[in-house]
Amino acid sequence: MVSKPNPGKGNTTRIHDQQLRRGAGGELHQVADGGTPPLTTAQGVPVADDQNSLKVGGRGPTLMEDFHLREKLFHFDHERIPERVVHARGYGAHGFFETYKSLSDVTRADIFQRAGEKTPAFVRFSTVVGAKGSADLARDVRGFAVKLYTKEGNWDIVGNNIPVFFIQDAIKFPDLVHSVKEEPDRGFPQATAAHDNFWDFISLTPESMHMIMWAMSDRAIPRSFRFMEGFGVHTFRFLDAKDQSTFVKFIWKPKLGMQSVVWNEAVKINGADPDFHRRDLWNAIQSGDFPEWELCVQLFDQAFADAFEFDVLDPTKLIPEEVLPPIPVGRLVLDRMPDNLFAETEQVAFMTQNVPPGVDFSNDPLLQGRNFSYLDTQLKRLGSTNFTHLPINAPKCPFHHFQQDGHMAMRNPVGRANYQPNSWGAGPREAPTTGFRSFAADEAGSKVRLRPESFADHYSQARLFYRSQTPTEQSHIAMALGFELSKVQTGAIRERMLSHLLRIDDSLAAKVGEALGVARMPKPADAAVEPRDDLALSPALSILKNAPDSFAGRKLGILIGPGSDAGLITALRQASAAAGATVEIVAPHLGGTTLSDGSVADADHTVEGGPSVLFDAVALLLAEDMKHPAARDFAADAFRHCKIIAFTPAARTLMNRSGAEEDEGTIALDGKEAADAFLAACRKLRFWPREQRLLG
Ligand code: HDE
Repeated sequence: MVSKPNPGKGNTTRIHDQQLRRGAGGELHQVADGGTPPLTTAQGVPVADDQNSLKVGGRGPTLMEDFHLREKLFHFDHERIPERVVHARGYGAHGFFETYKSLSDVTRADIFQRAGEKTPAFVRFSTVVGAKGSADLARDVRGFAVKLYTKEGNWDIVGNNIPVFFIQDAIKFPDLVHSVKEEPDRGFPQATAAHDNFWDFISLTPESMHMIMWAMSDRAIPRSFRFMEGFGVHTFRFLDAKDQSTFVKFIWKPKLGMQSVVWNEAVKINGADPDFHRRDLWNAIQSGDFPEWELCVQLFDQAFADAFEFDVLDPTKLIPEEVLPPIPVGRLVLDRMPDNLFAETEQVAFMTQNVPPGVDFSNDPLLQGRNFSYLDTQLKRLGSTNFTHLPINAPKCPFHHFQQDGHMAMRNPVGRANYQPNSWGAGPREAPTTGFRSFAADEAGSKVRLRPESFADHYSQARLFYRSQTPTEQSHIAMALGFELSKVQTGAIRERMLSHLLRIDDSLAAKVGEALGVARMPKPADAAVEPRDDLALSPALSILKNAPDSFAGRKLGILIGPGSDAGLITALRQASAAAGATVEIVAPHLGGTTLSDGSVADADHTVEGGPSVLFDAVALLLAEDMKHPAARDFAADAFRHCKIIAFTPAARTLMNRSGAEEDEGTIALDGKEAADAFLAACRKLRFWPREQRLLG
């Protein structure tokens, strides 16, 4: 009901009608007399009218006196907090960590003392560069931050899905981030490294070359958070009961195996479903298909560190798994979505300095700098030193300290004693035997600003990474570099990058040079130290060499139309369920596609709204040709992206029109057995030989 002006009397009818009490669907809105709790102000005062502000007459000015209006707008005006300066776009979930066996021989951390011990966990995945509202499939590093609420305080492993980093010293972080974010004069591009500033900085920063190989690889366009590894990156220390130190690196390995999308697919996913990764995690957890990772540790002593060919304090280097096999020590299961994204995912504060007794830092200069930055940034973002009072950040173990007051303090010491030692016998005391103790490392030397010689080799591991990939993955790296550098307008920057690539691999440099149309290759970049001879290949670095041979956790898209074979749909559904995969139906209309047996099928997507980039494999289950151009794109993209495609005889016309030729990755569907054979073929995830053929 709309209020009508009543000029004669100078007042109007107040809107407070039944429609607002009971919605169109019959649902009850919060009204005091409806059995639901009354709406109140933040001060708890019941509100009688939440639809109309207090005015002088219906058409007159609004009164300052309206404390409800003022409070509502005031609160709304202040809803946004600063987004994270990096990793702004993120998505989190709750779960638990379960310890496999006691690690008491290397660490006294309580979390590792008892097999079967379960520790509550919260994980936030993120992209690094884009703003909070940017799209999920940007080519970017993914954050993999884990908060473990141990019985001895919170332990945050604030990692990435890539085991190395761009820079060797925290002092360069602001420059790195400035260079990759939008250029400050024009305010673009958003959520991409494909611009002059980033490649200018990178080409002037040879230590970034190893990371660049990773960032240009398919690791930077993961299919899902569930299909990526996580790394603590730095070398940390474990300390045992006698404070003896063992170096440790942390790796999370996904149970479902690794998988990525291809670049052309990523570009299209960003349009079709910018929330692709969030939706995937949400759907998996809500349907009870809980994602799981194994925590693995690489353990080594000082003698190993001294003998290893690179400095274990250098965050641009990794220790190949073939050299030091990771040991599984527990599993992480994500089984619950937050109740509220802001309260939990947005307000969670990860900090590298959050370590429990038994875990300690190394001198990695990046880690040392991070230990300052993460605490500092929470004050800016969350606005108070009391951010640890927020439920998502508060420890779940008992905690007692004398920190007090400050904005929004929700816990303060009670009683007279707010310091220690005190004579009142009150309050907590230090725990010298069980409390956190730092490793008593011998440190001596002059105060200098210096990069150690042992950090100087910037190319050998970049080359190791590239050479350890399959030819398919190598060509993806070359194409990614070709794409990114094609967006760089300054020729000198492109050339400088080529000079680095020549140090990494000649054939890679040649491919990128060709993509850029470079007539004459530059000289290889000067290297601070000669790169090592070829290092032993590390198959663990490749996604495809470690493919899971499973379709579990993946999604099949079935394109149907009028008369589609109902039995075959059922067979595909059953075979998918048996494989641990899910199915979504794509049809011309959401409701009402009549199938072969006269039944009417509902769809999850229309052809226009459900492009094949949303699926891991597709079945073209048509009984007659489908002329819609989106159907052609559906088949053409599935083919171009090397997906496994099943098709009925009637879908051949669509295949032909889409340029999808039959090959070992296409499977004719002519019965229930064919459905099973198709799902078996899907375990390969993609038919990669097609890509090389298409590229010529
Ligand atoms: Fe971060 N990083 N970082 N970083 N980082 C932040 O902290 C920083 C680095 C990582 O989901 C910020 O709370 C410095 C490496 C993740 O909330 C900030 C340096 C790795 C997240 C910050 C690095 C990371 C962050 C921004 C170089 C992988 C998201 C908001 C010395 C091992 C955590 C915040 C979340 C977030 C600083 C480098 C991972 C500003 C100074 C290396 C996963 O404090």
